[in-house]
Amino acid sequence: MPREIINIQAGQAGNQIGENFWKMVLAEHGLDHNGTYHGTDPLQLARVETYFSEVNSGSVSKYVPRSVQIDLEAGVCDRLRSGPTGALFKPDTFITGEGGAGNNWAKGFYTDGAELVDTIMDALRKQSEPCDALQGFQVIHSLGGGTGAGLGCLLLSKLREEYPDRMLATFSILPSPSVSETVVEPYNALLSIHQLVENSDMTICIDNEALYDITTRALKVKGPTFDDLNGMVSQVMCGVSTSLRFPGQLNGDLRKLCLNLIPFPRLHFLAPSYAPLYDPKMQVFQGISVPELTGALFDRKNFLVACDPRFGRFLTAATIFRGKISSREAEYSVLQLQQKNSHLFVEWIPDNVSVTLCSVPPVGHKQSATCLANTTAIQELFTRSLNQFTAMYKRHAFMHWYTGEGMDTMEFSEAESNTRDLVNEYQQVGHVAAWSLAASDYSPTTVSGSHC
Ligand SMILES: Nc1nc2c(ncn2[C@@H]2O[C@H](COP(=O)(O)OP(=O)(O)OP(=O)(O)O)[C@@H](O)[C@H]2O)c(=O)[nH]1
Ligand SMILES: [Mg+2]
Repeated sequence: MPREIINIQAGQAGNQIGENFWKMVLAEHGLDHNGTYHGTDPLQLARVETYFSEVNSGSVSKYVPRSVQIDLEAGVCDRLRSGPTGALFKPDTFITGEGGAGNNWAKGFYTDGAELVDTIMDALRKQSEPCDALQGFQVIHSLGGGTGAGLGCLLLSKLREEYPDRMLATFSILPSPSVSETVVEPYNALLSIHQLVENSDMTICIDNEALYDITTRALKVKGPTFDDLNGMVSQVMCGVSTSLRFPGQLNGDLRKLCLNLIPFPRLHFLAPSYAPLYDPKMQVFQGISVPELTGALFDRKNFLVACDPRFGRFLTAATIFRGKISSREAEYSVLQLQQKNSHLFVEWIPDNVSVTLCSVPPVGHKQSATCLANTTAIQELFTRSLNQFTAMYKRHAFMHWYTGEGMDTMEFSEAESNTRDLVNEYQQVGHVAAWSLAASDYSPTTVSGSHC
C-alpha cells in the first residue's frame, strides 16, 4: 500500500528548488518530463507512489507529482509552467496571488497570504483525499522572504490543525548575506524559526551561506547562480528521501525517520551533509572508498549548514549510502568513525547513527552518501540569525513595515526569546562547551581527493 507524501513549494526559492528536485526525482524513477515511464529497473516503480499519483489515460500511465505550487506573485510559477516540466503538474495545483509579499513576512502570514490560505487548503484536501495512507507533508521554502517564510509558516499552522496526526517536514533555506542583500531577512528568518519550533516535526536546514561556499570551493563554480545552489539542494533532497522512494530493509517512512532522529520535540532542526563533492570536470578521476565517503559525511566542509560539528555533539544521525556498497562495510566504517571521535557523539544514546543502503545510485554517479545530523553545533546558525536580528530590533529598524500589516511588536520579542531558548537547550543537551574541544581533537577518517 503506498504511503504518500504531499509536496508544497512556496515562494521563489521553494518553486525554483522544487523544479530542480522534481527533475532529479523524475530521472531517478525513469520518468520523462511528462511523467511517462521509460525505465528498465522495477525498483524505480516499486515505491514511486510516495511522491506521484498514477493516472491512466487510455493505454498509457502518467505519473503526476503530488504537489502544490504556491506564490503570492505569478512570475515564478508562470516560468515553471512554461518550463520543461510545465506539463507535469496538474494545472489546478498552481495557486498564485498578484503583488508578491515584497520580502515582508507579515504580508505572507497575516494579510495577503491569509487571503489565499483557504484556497490552498482546498487544493491540499483534493490531493490528500485519494491517498491510501498519507504520511504527511513536506514544505520547500526559504525563510528570508515574505511568501515562502510567512505564508509557508501560516500553512504549517493550518496543516497542524487539520492533520494533527500527519508528519510535517520542511526543507528550509536560511538566508546569507553572501547570496542576498535584503536587509530584513534576519527578521523573516527568526519569525519563521519561532513558528517552525512549534509547527514542524522535522526541519532540514539548508543554509545559503554553506551552499555558496560548497559551490565556489568544492564544485569550483565562479559566481554561482541560484540554479547552481539548487542543484546541490536537490541532490541532498533526493538523498534524504531515498529510503522513502525505494524499497529497502528499513522500508523507511517520515515518522520512522523522525522517531530515530529527534530525541526532544523542539530540537528537530537537522543539518544535512552530502558526499562526494567535487568539481564535475574531475569526476572521472575520482575513486572513493566507503570509509572516505563516511569521513566526508561528518566533515564540516560537506555540511549544508555553516556550522562546525567539532564545536558541538551529535545527538543522532542518519546516514544513507547509495550504489553498490556492502552493508557490512558501511556499518563498519560508520562505527569506526564514531569510535575514533566518541567525544563528539552523546554517550547517552547508544547506536545513535543509523545506516541505510539503497542499491540505486543517483543518475550519473556510481555512489553517494547523505547524512542528516541532529547536532548541537546547529546552534551556531541560530546564534548568527539571532545576532543579526537583535542588532536591528533593538533600534526597532524597519518595524513599521510589519506593524503596518497589523503585526504586534510582541511577536518579535517572543521570536527572539524563543530562539535564545532554543540555543540554550542545544547547549544544555550538548554538555560539552565549545571552548573545551580543541580542533585537533577531531580526527575524521582521512579523506583524500574526494572533496576540497
Ligand atoms: N537556495 C536558493 N535560495 C533562494 C532562491 N531564491 C531566493 N532565495 C533566497 O531566499 C530568500 C528570499 O526569499 P524568496 O524565496 O525569494 O522570497 P519569497 O518566498 O518568494 O517571498 P516574497 O518574494 O517576499 O513574496 C533570500 O535569502 C534569497 O537568497 C533559490 O532559488 N535558491
Ligand atoms: Mg517572491
